Amino acid sequence: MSERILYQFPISHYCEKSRWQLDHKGLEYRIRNLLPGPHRLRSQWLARINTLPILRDGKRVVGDSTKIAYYLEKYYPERSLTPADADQRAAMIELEQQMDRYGVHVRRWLYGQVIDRPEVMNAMLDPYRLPAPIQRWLTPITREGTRRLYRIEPKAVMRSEQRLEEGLAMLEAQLTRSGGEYLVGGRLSLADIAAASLLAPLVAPPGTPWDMFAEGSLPPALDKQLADLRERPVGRWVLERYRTDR
Ligand SMILES: N[C@@H](CCC(=O)N[C@@H](CS)C(=O)NCC(=O)O)C(=O)O
Repeated sequence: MSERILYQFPISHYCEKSRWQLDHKGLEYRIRNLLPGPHRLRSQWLARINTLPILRDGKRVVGDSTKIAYYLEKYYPERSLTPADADQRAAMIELEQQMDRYGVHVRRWLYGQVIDRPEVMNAMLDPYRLPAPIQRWLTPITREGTRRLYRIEPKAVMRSEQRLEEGLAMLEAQLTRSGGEYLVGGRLSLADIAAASLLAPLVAPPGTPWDMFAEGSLPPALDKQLADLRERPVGRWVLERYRTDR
């Protein structure tokens, strides 16, 4: 078998989307964690983009989780995540794209609440097993880089909260229309994987990288906001998709 490698950040919800799809299809792959910041040297060299995930599949290289998704559907159609029906397929493509955009707001809103907490940079950097003094040195650099890159500033965070609410309401309406289990076509599709993985940081399914805060350690107002998210239909749906399909 030619080598398959997913270049990723462990904490990235876009990378989770690709991992989930690869796992669902039962495809073997190796993970290569790139360090945030210097990753751009490799990502530019591999795929001429700044972001991860990037998949190397033998000689082929595909960057961007959506392009990876359709690449995998095309070359590895077994355990398909694409509805056969044309209308359902169109609905799935539309939802997948929408979720891709909402993923940005999930990230900005959540970082806006927790970026200064030590658990966050630990979750980001611990997987690299760097010597402790190097990790201590990198922590504030990575935090400030993340803040700048994703525009974690009060006004933008507030706007992202509004966009996020729109996205959650849109998904809840779609789930009501579809019967509540899967978003389109009555079975797991790329739309479900995109929605569940890109929203996962909000509800922190057990065992995922976002399950990082000890119970009762967050400020009560934020704790309640996150508990409310987990309790609302779309929050329960994400947790259920993780329990059943991940
Ligand atoms: N639309 C892209 C978004 C990927 C993305 O935003 N990745 C982030 C991590 S969550 C990233 O690589 N950021 C680093 C950078 O922009 O330098 C995809 O679906 O792959």
